[in-house]
Amino acid sequence: MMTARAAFAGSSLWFLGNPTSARMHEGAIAFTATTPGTYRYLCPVPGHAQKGMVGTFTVR
Ligand SMILES: [Cu+2]
Repeated sequence: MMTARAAFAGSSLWFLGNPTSARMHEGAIAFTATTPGTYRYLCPVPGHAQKGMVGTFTVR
């Protein structure tokens, strides 16, 4: 269970919607990153982040 607070308002997605024709879930978000830095993101599906569905992005 993820308990960390999102760094930017609107940057979290907790429901991935219904499966696509490829039987995968997807979701889209849009937010404004207002503070420079390097941030982490991860898949909210249980177990996925532990298997590597994570990444980073940098705001300059
Ligand atoms: Cu995932």
